[in-house]
Amino acid sequence: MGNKAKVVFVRPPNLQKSGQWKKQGVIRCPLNIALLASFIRTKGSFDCSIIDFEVTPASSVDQMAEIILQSHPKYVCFTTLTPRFPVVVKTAQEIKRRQPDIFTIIGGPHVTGTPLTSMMDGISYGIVGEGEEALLELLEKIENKQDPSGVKNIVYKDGLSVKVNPVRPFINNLDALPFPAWDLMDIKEYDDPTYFSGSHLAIYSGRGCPYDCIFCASAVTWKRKLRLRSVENVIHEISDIANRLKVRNLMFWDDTFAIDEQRAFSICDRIIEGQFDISYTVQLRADSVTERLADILKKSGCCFAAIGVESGNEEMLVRIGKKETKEQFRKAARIMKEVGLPIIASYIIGLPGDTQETIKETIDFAFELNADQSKFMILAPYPGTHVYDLACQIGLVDIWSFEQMEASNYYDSVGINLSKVSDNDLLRYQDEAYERFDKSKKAGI
Ligand code: B12
Ligand code: SF4
Repeated sequence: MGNKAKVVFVRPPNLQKSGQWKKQGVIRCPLNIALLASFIRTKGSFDCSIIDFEVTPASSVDQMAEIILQSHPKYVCFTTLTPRFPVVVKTAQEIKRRQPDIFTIIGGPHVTGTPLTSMMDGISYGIVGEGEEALLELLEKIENKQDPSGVKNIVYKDGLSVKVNPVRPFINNLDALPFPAWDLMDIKEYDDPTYFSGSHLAIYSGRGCPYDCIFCASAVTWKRKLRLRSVENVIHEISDIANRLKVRNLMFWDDTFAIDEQRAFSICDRIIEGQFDISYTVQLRADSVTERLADILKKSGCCFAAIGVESGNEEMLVRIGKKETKEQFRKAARIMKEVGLPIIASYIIGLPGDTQETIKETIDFAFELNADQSKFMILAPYPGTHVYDLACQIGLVDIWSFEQMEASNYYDSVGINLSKVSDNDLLRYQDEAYERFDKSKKAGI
């Protein structure tokens, strides 16, 4: 690797102590840092590696810092989601304490949603929005000993203040990006026994979603602008994963896979023609589900399609900007069942203004739809979302503590509560919903 500067990409550990995932042993691959590492090493001259603390054991921040420092990095780049932000900051501080000359860089949805508050002690730079080009430019400026303060998308400290630079245009041609650097991690580790047998990888066929649901953080990064890769390029990547890497399980992490119906048909057709023998999952909007779509998804290997239903109360669906009705969810579920395409439906408990009644309606509706898997999340108002603005307006996030961030994991704790029921009741409803489902599945209903 000669004199190339060493860049280490880090995914923080999953600190969840209980809840669905821990119970089921689900570990999913860190697509974003695999993409970033690939871009940085291909387009620049850097020696990249990845440390994923979801699979690399470490029991403390000290130990994480120790492991990161063992690879002698000059740059340590963390991806940040809100519940993991505290552990990222503490690890960055420990790294800086031991080796102050290392550059610690943070990017991802948390920093993008709240750049000003993210530049804590121990953090050298933040990057908001799409990361590839901004990170490369920042690293190259530092390597060339130039002033990086003009680099678009960066967040940096200037004396006592924090500056957030304007963002650059999104990458126009996603086909031009290199495929993820899966060679930098042990892909055997990525297991999800709830969907697949054997390891899996992830892919995206496009970035962004044009909708504007009030709880969703997609628009924070992607600004409701939809960009799609060409079918050819997506199929090329699938072929690479199936034939070269010999991984047969794939998750499409597009926000809404069938947003362009014709293109979704083409991808499925080409998967069938290519005989890749893959099983894959997608995320769909219910209003995109037609007989033809469900049928071709199933025929091309789709083993689960996830649909965000969110609420069983019609007025709430309007209030959260879902732009779908209960009838559309019923119709989608009926079509998918007829075709035999398994459904994962997800619901949010604790939406703004949710009452005991509306939560019960949601759980009852989940029963009515009777998806193959139903997930009940507690609302977490992530930075930059409309529900976050609401939480700010009513004074709930003046200073968002590390404890609140960690609790905003939507599985087993309540961070900031915008509903009309208590934290304990939200958790109780969530438990009851899962118990009711477990019982009915056992009873074969
Ligand atoms: C797939 C997915 C997952 C996967 C994988 C997550 C992962 N990154 O490892 C799974 C199912 C495991 C998951 C889990 C969680 N997720 Co999730 N997930 C998604 C989803 C649907 C797509 C993410 C994705 O891969 N997109 C494609 C890549 C290319 O985009 P990206 O990740 O945003 O990365 C780009 C930029 O953000 C930036 N960037 C990202 N990291 C970095 C780092 C550096 C250094 C730089 C410079 C740039 C940079 O550059 C990247 C390329 O341009 C998004 C929804 C969405 N639309 O974003 C939610 C989303 C990211 N998830 C979210 C959350 C909260 C979680 C959980 C924290 C929930 C929990 N229970 O605790 C967990 C955390 C698990 C973990 N250890 O990371 C939130 C994040 C909001 C927030 N402020 O934190 C989102 C936005 C959904 C939402 N609620 O709106 N998630
Ligand atoms: S919840 Fe789904 S449809 Fe709504 S904005 Fe987010 S990604 Fe788009």
